[in-house]
Amino acid sequence: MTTPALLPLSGRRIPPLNLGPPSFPHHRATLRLSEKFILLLILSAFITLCFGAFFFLPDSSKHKRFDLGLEDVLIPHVDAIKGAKNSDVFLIHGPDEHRHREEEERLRNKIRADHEKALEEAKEKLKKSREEIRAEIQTEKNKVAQEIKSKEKKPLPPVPIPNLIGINGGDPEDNDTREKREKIKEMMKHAWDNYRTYGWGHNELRPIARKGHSTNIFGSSQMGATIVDALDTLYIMGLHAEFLDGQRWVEENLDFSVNSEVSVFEVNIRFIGGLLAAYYLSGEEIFKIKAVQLAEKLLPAFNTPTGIPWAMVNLKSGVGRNWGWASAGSSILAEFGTLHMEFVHLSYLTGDLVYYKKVMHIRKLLQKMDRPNGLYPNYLNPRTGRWGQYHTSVGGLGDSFYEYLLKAWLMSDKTDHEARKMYDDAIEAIEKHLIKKSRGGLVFIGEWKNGHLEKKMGHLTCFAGGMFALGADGSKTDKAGHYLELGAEIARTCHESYDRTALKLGPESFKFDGAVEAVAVRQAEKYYILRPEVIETYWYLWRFTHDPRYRQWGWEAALAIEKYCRVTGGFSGIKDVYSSVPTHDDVQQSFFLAETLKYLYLLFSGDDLLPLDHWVFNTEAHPLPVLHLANTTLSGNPAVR
Ligand code: DMJ
Repeated sequence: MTTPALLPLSGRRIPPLNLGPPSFPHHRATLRLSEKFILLLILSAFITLCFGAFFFLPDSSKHKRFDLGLEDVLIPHVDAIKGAKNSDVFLIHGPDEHRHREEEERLRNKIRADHEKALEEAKEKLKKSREEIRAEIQTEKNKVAQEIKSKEKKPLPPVPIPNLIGINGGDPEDNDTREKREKIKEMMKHAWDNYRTYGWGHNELRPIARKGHSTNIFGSSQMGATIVDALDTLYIMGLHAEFLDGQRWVEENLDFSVNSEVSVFEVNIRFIGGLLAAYYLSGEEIFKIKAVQLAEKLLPAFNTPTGIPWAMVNLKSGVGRNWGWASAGSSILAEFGTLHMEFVHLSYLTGDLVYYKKVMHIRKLLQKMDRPNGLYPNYLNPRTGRWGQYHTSVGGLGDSFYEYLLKAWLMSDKTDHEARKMYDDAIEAIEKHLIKKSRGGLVFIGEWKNGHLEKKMGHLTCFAGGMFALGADGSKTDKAGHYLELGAEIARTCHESYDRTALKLGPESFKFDGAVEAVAVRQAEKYYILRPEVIETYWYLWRFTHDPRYRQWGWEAALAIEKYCRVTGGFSGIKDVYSSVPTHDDVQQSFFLAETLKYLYLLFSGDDLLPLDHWVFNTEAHPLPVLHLANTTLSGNPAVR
């Protein structure tokens, strides 16, 4: 079967955007006019004072002293005189005195005229009826609103769109693989359709209660996280009617002017990443516009003494803060260290370097810091610029920081050598201190806590198998073979963590302690919430080795998800993967559509779909094109798509 042909998306007209002015500009307009009156009155009083001073103070011009500070305020145009002298105090004598008297007279006349004009204007205003003043205020308001509207609609500067190779296709080479790919597409449709029916516009879906769901990472607003996260998966699967439905929702409803406190990291990887990927794939400007609008709202999070952003920011007020649970008020490495890809693309597309500068500042700051054993701790205080607790992890709290160092290099067409070096150095330290082999021969990545290695690996850490494989080419001293092998070992360990459960789905974290290997011990670690990391690693290993075991392992996982997580209203996470009777958590996570199903679909597609030398996937599996930055600049270029 062939992949359905692409719909002519880019030729379609987008309905006009609803960019009505937010409420604060009206307030600003009102203030403007009132301010004008107040300023006018103050100015009149001030001018009168000066005028009086000239006429009634004793004439000391024979030995007149100009204090330059005051002079700047009172007589701005004596700059020429000031420039003639080097000293900041000088005396005026002889012929200069005559010239000075003339100048003084001219100034007096000007002040008198200005004063009279200001008084006339004030009288005129005061003569007006309340209605007339109200009408003027309204006109002023409309003017400001109009200005804001036209600013928002202003097209972003054109830039050369990178080579968009392989945005469709990937037809599998045999029937069996094709059927598997079709099955994954059907699962995506089931997840999407149910969200469409029961959770539309909410952030996520509760597939059993059949209603919307959200968590604090998205704040208190319904921002349609599942829609934005799923767009590119729908697109590459050829689900174009669904994609257009999502696009329409984005055009008509996605609004960031909300009084809501969101996670900067989550909003960046899911929303900005999702919107940018949707833009590159479809060519629809609306996605780019929305991504930029959102990015502007995140910028106040960087207003900290160090420039390390807060974890959360209120989209309306711009007030930021950190998670209460984070060590000593710290920001989290995996959060402030996972902005680079999206922010570089934002600068590329807008020609505005502000985004690029923010992430480069973070990088420079990290480069300067001491690293215990060469490891980056997970916590950094944004006020003091000091590390919090010495806790290092390649899983939760640390993971995607390392991933983004590697991907910054790949995304720059391998020209960002600084990022590559930071990645190589970090991985070297990780290998030395955190990676071990269990008694049973399983290679695992532990966590460094207060001076000792905890032999525990998270489901999140399993992404590292794919990262090692992706970073193999270009590694220091030609260790490509070694890193590919390391990636394969991690994939094997993570597969074991799935295989050793009743449901063949992996737990949230698993231990390597004595007889216990790759198995969760505590009840609180036995859940599976539709996470993608293990399947992500299978896909990367498949792309680099074409070893059939990765497709086989991926298919095992797909079947287990289908059997135990699928419910009539969508897909749900599972509370205990060791119990043969699954208990559902009743949440269909947005990353299930963005990542898990996308990686499965790619696993059963040909390598020509989103080839890895042209696309780099952000940490939420949103593909962004490689930027050939050596041939262009981040501040835009006068070429068009
Ligand atoms: C996703 O949101 C991203 O992959 C992130 O980097 C961490 N994990 C979740 C899914 O498990």
